[in-house]
Amino acid sequence: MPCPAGTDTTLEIAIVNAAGPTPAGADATFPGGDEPDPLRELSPELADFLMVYKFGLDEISTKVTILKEELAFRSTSSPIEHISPRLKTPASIVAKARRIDCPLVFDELRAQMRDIAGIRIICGFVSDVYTVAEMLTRQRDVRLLQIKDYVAEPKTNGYRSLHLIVEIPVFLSDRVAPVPVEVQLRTVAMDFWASLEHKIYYKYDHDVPAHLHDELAAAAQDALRLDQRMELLYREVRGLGPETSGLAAEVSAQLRDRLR
Ligand code: 0O2
Repeated sequence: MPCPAGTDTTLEIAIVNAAGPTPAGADATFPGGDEPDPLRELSPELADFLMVYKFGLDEISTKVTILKEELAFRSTSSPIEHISPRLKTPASIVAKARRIDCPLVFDELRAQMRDIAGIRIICGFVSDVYTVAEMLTRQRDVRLLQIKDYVAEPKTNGYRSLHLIVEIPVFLSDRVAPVPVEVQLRTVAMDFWASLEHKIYYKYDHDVPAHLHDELAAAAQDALRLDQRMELLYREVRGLGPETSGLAAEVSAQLRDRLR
C-alpha cells in the first residue's frame, strides 16, 4: 500500500501518539471473543497499516491451529503444545524503529520491520520444532524469507529458538497484500527460559547484574540438557533409537533450500 505523498509527518505523529505510555517490551496479544478491538482505538492511518498485519497473523494462526488439531487427531498427542500470536504495539514499533534507525514512515516500516506480526509456537521436543517448521513452510502459499536457527547456534546469553520470517498473501477487497510474519518455534524448556530472561531484562532495563547474567547462562544450559534428556526418553518410548541431531540438520538443510 503506497504511502500518499506529503503525509509522512501526519503518519509519524499518528504512530508516536498511538505509542502512548505502553511499555515498549509489551506487545499486544490479539483479542478474540468479546474483547474490544484495539485497532478501533487508533487513528485511521495507523489502523489501516496494522490491519493487514493482523490479517496475516490470522492466516498463519489458522494454519498452525489446523496443524495442531490435525496432528492431535491422528496421534495420541500433538507436537504443538500451544501457540501465541501477537501484534507489535505502536510503542514497540516506535522503539524498534528508533533502535534500527528506521524513519517513522509507513513505507519504511513495511520494508524494514518484518516482525510486526509474530507468532510463537511452543512444542514438546526439539525434533517437533523442526517438524512443525517443515510442515508450515512446505505449504504452497507460505513463502520462507529468512531463517535464524538459534537452536543450532544459541545466542551468547543462551537464548534458543528457531526463528523464521514467512510471507503469506492476504486477500483484501481490492488487492492481495503479501504480509511478513515472524514465526518463533521453541520447546517448553526454551520458552520457560526465554520468558524469565525477558522479564529480568526489562526489570533491570537491559542492564542485568553480572551474577544474574551468569545464573541465566547456567539455567540456559540446564534447559538445553533437559531438552536433550526428554528427547532421548521420547525416542526410546517411541522405539526410535538415540540419534537426534540428524533430523534437525536434515530439516534445517531443507528449510535453507526453500530460501533459494
Ligand atoms: P518481542 O516483543 O518479543 O517481539 P530485533 O528484532 O531487532 O531485536 P532481530 O535480529 O530482528 O532483532 O530478530 P531476532 O534476533 O530474530 O529476535 C527478535 C525476537 O526474538 C525478540 O523480539 C524476542 O522475542 C526474541 N529474542 C531474541 N533474542 C532474545 C533473547 O536473548 N532473549 C529473549 N528472551 N528473547 C529473545 P523483540 O523485538 O525483543 O520483542
